[in-house]
Amino acid sequence: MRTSAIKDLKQQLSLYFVAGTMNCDSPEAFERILLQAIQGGVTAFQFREKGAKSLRGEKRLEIANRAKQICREHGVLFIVNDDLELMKSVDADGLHVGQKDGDLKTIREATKGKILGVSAHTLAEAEDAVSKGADYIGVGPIYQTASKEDAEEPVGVARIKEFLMNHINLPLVGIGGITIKNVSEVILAGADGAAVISALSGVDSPEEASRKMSKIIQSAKRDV
Ligand code: 3NM
Repeated sequence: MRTSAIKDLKQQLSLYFVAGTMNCDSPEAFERILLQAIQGGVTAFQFREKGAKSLRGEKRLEIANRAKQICREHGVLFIVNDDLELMKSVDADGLHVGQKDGDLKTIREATKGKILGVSAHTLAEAEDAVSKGADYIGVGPIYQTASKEDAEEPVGVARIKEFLMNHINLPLVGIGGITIKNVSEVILAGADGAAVISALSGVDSPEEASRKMSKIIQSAKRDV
């Protein structure tokens, strides 16, 4: 990626909402929450329809298309989690994969021209993602999270600093247990953005939460 594209992506990943219908009471609630979160200031969205209660088949495709539509209408990046076929079917902006989601080289080839995000918990994983052509890295879990069953042990913001000290120059997004209370710490440690599930999907007003979080992120970015 060109330097200017990396800079743009760093800004576009500032407040990265991650969710699927399982994180909401219903598919209708999912759409409402996504729209409200976007109105509050979300800059990127990851469709993560995963786990026992996730939608499959036609319904999955339908809701992914609607989510993409909402994102497109508001200029929000639309990324699909770990489902290459779905990413292609809805013509998403990119794909996000974890360490167990397949061979990164093959995935990179299959996502040419799209944004590829990779979750990394250790420096070795981050270096591997860089060498295989990832466009951004998700670092986590920063704090304890209840939203991912197989989450690793929290790595803290020290992991973000470690990546930066070791010249990982790709956009870095912290994930895992990030809330309005601790998000500034994540940005001040050097992350370009914060990715959240429950901080926006599990609150009374996703719009208000998103507005507050977005303000904190932008202000912390000015202080880095
Ligand atoms: N990935 P919440 S932690 C989807 O460490 C996900 O890679 C993680 O949810 C990782 O904001 C996580 O509710 C869950 O803690 C994030």
